[in-house]
Amino acid sequence: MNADAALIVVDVQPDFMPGGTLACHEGDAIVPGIDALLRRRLFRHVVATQDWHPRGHLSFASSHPGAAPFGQIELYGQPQTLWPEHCVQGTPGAELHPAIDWSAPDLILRKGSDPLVDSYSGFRENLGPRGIRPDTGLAGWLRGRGVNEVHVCGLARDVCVLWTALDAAALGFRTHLLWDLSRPVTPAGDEPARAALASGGIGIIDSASLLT
Ligand code: VGL
Ligand code: ZN
Repeated sequence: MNADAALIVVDVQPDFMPGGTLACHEGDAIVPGIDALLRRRLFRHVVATQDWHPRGHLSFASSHPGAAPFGQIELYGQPQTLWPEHCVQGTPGAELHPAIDWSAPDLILRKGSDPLVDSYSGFRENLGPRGIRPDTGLAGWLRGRGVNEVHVCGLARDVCVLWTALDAAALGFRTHLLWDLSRPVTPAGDEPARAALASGGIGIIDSASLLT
């Protein structure tokens, strides 16, 4: 068991699966591997994030009359993609994926519940109306437990996984992305994601390397 490293499982929820409202490409392919990894109990600390939006969230295209899903607007001076309605609090699509045994995570962190602010990273919300990215407390939670290294997996590789990994590295955690246990919303987003990860000093690895 690696006490200095934590596993962060990002947004593995039915709405991000094929057939869900904001499907990731092959999102369901990672479910058995994440379940198997969690059952191995390789990490003392496991964090699961859960996208958790109120109805009418400002990131939903439906909250902007005339706007289409996957369109872009400017919000608080930053580009904001408008998403299909997804992960609405209390709906089946927002649950942690039912085919995974979630008994290992010692922290389940819900994000995106401010109706006016989107939240991709597990560490900090997106820029909001007060001109700051509010802290979720995750970095302090990890540091307080002696964690200095994180492995990030889940969905979506080009959105919440990417932002979580970039923030982790920027906050000083040795950071790895488990490529085989993540999938993108947009496959074309993989190349820019790789480049951003490389410039953030984040290692791209396969989960098999954790098992040796
Ligand atoms: C996500 C878009 C909107 C994600 C969440 O989990 O990657 N993407 N909300
Ligand atoms: Zn969301």
